[in-house]
Amino acid sequence: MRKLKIGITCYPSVGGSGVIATELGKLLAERGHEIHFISSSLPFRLNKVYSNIYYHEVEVNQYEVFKYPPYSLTLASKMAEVINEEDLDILHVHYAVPHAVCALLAKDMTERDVKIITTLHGTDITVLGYDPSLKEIIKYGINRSDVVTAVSYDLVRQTREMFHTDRAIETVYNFIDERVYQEKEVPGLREAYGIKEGEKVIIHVSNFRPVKRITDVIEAFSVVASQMEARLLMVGDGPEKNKAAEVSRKLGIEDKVKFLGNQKHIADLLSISDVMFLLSEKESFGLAALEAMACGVPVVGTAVGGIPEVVLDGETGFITPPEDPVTAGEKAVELLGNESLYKKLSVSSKERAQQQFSSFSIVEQYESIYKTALENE
Ligand code: GMT
Repeated sequence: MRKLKIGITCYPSVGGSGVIATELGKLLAERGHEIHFISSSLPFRLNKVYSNIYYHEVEVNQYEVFKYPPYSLTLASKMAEVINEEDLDILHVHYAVPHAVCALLAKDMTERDVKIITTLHGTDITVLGYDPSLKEIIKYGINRSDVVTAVSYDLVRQTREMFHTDRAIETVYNFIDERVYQEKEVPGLREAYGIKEGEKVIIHVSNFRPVKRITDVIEAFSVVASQMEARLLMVGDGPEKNKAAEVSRKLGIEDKVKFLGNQKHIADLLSISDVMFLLSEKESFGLAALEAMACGVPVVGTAVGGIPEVVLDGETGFITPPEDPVTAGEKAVELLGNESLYKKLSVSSKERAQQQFSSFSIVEQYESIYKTALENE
């Protein structure tokens, strides 16, 4: 395949969509393509120098006459500038709003035939899609993109249903960097957290938004802690943190629950963990679950969105009804109390992560999408 010039726009802060966009850019660069990140700050996973990755900062200024900073307009202008100056073949944006809409505006400004690829990650569909003031513009972003992809079959289904559209939407699953997400020896880490010999470790990783239902995570953990020596590592930060801490105090398990804040070395923390809880009420994919599986950590997750496409019930973890922390806790107890079952699920988790969500095959899928889009000129 000829080497392409690819622009990528994402929310660069901590979050699954930013992680996927950045990791994809890095892998495409390793395959010889020229990558141009266009975003408001340097994507946080861009942690080493690549001679063929460029960064174009979107500087949003505040003006007294405007009540709100004009992020979308500034982004569209920057995209147009990069399309023209770098002669982009592809502009791959993550999120329909505002990114796809900005890309369409930029394409119109340049009058060039750059192909707009939009990847839906969930929040713009499952949360913003219910907002009548945004519904039509999200639909516009989806319908006018050259190619639309979504990170799970369930997200494709929800998008079609919500926007009454039958336009083609391809499912391209998320992936992890296998070089980073693998089980490893981390000498002294369990001890550093005061985890005793034989104590089981449950982990939860998220942005602690209400959709993650982290108070359910605390309640599910209390079921585990009532039956065995166990610790809960709460990794991340966000609006529900204080409520969750309060619930752990009320349940009298605050000494067993550790809030670690945002962390960079998630694979190290997963390597000292036995089970992950992902008990969200909405989750288009659940990248955190895939990261856990890649490190051999089975997941107890809810039957929502794309989680059951990632975690296979009874094979790589358990799927439980949403808003039912007791069942989730009981499933974790069943798993942790049965050594052979645990071993089987842990091995299958690793295998599934490597086989179904390999970065190599996912990046190839995106490359083939780009190729087809360019051929349809
Ligand atoms: O989960 C979040 O709140 C963050 C959000 C994002 O935009 O990063 O995550 C969404 O995209 C991830 C990457 O595709 C998915 O793994 C998450 O499931 C999805 N979150 C939701 O659907 C709530």
